Amino acid sequence: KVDLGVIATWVKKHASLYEAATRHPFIESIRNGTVDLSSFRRWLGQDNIFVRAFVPFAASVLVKACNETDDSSDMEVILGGMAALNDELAWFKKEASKWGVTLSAIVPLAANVGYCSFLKSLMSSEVEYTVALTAFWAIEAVYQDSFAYCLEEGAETLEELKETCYRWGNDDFGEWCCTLEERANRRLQMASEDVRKKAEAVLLRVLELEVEFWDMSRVGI
Ligand code: HMH
Repeated sequence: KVDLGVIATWVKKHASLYEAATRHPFIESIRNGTVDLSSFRRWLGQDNIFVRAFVPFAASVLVKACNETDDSSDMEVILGGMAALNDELAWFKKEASKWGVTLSAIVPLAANVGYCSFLKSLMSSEVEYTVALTAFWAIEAVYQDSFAYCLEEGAETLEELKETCYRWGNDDFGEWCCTLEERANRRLQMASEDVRKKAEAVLLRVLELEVEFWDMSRVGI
């Protein structure tokens, strides 16, 4: 029997929630080519706001890594993720103009506000590094898994949506997520039972918030 890491064990244990987050009807509609483009525009505008809140969260994980771990590999992986976020912010501007979305005019919807305030709570110094690192993995992995699914063989994703799918669904990002998972597993393995419990609860909360975030795309249709 193969020895699963802590995270893979949790994903298996909570498979139905993980599936709800990564095979949401919005993602299925992108994959089968039936996506409602006004839903896509809504998601794009809301996600730009989310990513702007995600950058300081990522920075807080980086600070914790520098303070709490002996091993500089964690810092390098997190910094790599932050470099990708820098490109992502520029990409949102370009993509928004392609779709006629005025980013400055967008007001965050309730699910987005809720998710951003959850990120803020995770930035507290009271939240252990291992817990924050697990959240970081979960947030990135949901997008990687969801959008890679839209690029699989047999997917009928519209040509004009492929660039979006590729942003998170590409293999390099997939490998980066695996590396992040390994770093998180290493910390989880040496963590106390209490910290492990907190990390599992945070993982579940992220998955729920991701489902609610995808649900937002359907407002009004
Ligand atoms: C809501 N979750 C959400 N937006 C994102 N851009 C990511 C995860 C991944 O960066």
